[in-house]
Amino acid sequence: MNTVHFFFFFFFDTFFRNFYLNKNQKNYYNGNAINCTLNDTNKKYSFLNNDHLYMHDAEEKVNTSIHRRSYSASNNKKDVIRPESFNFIKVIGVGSYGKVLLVRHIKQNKLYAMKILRKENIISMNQLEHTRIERNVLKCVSHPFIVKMYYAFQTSKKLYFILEYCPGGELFFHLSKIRFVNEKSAKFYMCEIILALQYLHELNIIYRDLKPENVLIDEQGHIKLTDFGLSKEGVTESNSAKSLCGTPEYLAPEIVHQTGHGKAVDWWSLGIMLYEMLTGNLPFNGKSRSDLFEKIKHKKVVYPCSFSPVVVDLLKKLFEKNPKKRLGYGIKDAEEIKSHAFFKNVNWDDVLNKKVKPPFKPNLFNKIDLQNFDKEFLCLSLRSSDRHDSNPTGFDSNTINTIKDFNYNF
Ligand code: ISQ
Repeated sequence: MNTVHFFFFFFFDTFFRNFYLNKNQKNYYNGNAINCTLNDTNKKYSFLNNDHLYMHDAEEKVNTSIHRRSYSASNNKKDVIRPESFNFIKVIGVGSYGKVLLVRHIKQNKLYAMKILRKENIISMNQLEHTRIERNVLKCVSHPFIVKMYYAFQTSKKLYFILEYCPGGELFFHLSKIRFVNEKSAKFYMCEIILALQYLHELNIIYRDLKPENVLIDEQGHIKLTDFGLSKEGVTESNSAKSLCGTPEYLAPEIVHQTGHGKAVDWWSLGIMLYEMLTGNLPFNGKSRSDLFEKIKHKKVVYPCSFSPVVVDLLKKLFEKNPKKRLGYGIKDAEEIKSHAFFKNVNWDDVLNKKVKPPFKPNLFNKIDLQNFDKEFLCLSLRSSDRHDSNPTGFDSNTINTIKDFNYNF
């Protein structure tokens, strides 16, 4: 890279960067400080650049951002990640947005989850902003209980996220088989989820879509949150988000009221997840959407007598209809929940460092054992169009179909 390129790069890199580092907000896991919010007081920039390739796994952290810059700046075709860089193994997930495939990077011989979104669907379903948010959030987070994004790229028809592969599949898949878990197992998942949410909240991100389908299980049985399409960035006011989004059964009353909501909505959904893990049922159900919403706003939850008093106390405090009275609403956010008697014996450092043994470890015969994924997905055939597109790179921002700022056109 010559001097002219360097200054050109530096100009773009600093000018178009969305996220600033706030030195007061630590990323506990790797010691870097990352903040995803626009923060005028601490204008220190994130090391993760706005590149079309994002790599942030453990080995990669050894290399500096300079390495990452030269990686893309070289514009060397052999470095460019494209669908053809992968062997497609199986469909492991499907949603309204698109699908998730298990893929193997040919050169690295490494497995990844490839999330493919059709641009046509994203635009017709008004999901472009959500997709941008997902990409932005995934780009700047780094936490043991949040799925990592390694690359993001696009072709003329599709957007691709290359994510960490979690061979244990969705927590939902396991719950649907065993129906419910005991309080000890539920506590394990709660602890890891709380730390992930605490990390996001400290970055001023509300997750807004906590449910067992979005909690993945890694090889060891630890959790990873995925799907950030509904998350909300830059929420500093306690109730500055207004949109009605999320899975209806998990929505907090203030979202249903559409009067503005804040981080406390994630603590409400945490309560729903805890109740569901312990019973196999949802606390609020309705014959219709409006019936469900009425119940969320007004119904008092009934607790099975099998619940311990301490779990009932925690759930009552999480199911507080008034967000301002809900456990976790205060300035201490997650710390309020972590201090509840239900978590009395928890060593939170051990949780963070994955020293607490998971209730179950996925049974895997080999690296591509897919028994933890729904057969409904696995039987779907792979389309050759997922690998081959009319424009394999789409890196040219002047191309009509190119989604700006999804990948970086250096
Ligand atoms: C990673 N591993 C397994 C399944 C997944 C689904 C969605 C996103 C990432 C994933």
